Amino acid sequence: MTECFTDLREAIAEAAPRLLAIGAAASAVRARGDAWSAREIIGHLIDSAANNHPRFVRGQLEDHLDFAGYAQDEWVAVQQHQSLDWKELVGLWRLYNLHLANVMEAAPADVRHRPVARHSLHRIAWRPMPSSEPATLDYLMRDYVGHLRHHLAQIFGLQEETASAQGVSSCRITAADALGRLPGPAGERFAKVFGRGNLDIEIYAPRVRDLQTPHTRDEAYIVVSGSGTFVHGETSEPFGPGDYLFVAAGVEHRFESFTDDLVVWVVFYGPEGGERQAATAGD
Ligand code: NI
Repeated sequence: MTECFTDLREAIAEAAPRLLAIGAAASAVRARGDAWSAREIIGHLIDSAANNHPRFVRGQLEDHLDFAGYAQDEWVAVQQHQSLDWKELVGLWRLYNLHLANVMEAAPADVRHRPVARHSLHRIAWRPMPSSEPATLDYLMRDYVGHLRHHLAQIFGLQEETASAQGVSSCRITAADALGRLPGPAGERFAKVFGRGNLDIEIYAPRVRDLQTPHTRDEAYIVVSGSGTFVHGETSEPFGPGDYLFVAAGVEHRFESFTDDLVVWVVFYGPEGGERQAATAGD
């Protein structure tokens, strides 16, 4: 299993340049209602670092992991991250977490893995554990990195959402980036990565079986990798990397006997019922 400090350093290295690329203006956008902006999420992660730093040290010096929590929403509310400099916030987040990775690595393995009966991880952990079970400092450290990755994914998902909502003038999304969003929260093998007007772009990587049912809009596929049989209407034919496939709204279709590296871009566009429907409906 990857050590928690290695995992943390990897998360920092991946995220720091992507965070800076968001830019100052977009980092302050609140996607909806009272949701946090990227700036506020990074502020929250700095709070998390500051609160966990003493836990990681005291957890080695004391014979318990019974720590107080902190009111995370109130902490964000009082600090006015919206008015702070994005680059400096990201810089502080990065350096503080690199320091915490060093703190984690400096903790001897036997201390990190020592079972501790008295703890408050049922209240303060991101993924709580029962108070009746012994906890370890290593669990708390891993939980910290899991929480950090959760909020980073939230920021990058938010950027994609706001990019589509506000209308970007141009962008590039790699298949690898899109695949990074799979599986979805409920195990989904597809994810929407771009939307503008009535155009929706998804990445789809079915495994074992393709369980899709006919769609209410016209749909095009571009095969990134993998091959198999494309069944559409009465037709069944082979497909492979680079192929373009199209099915009108309402037409039965699915991928069969496909290789386990199948990845396709999915393009939904046009009106409900498809273009043909719209053309014949008239007005
Ligand atoms: Ni949080």
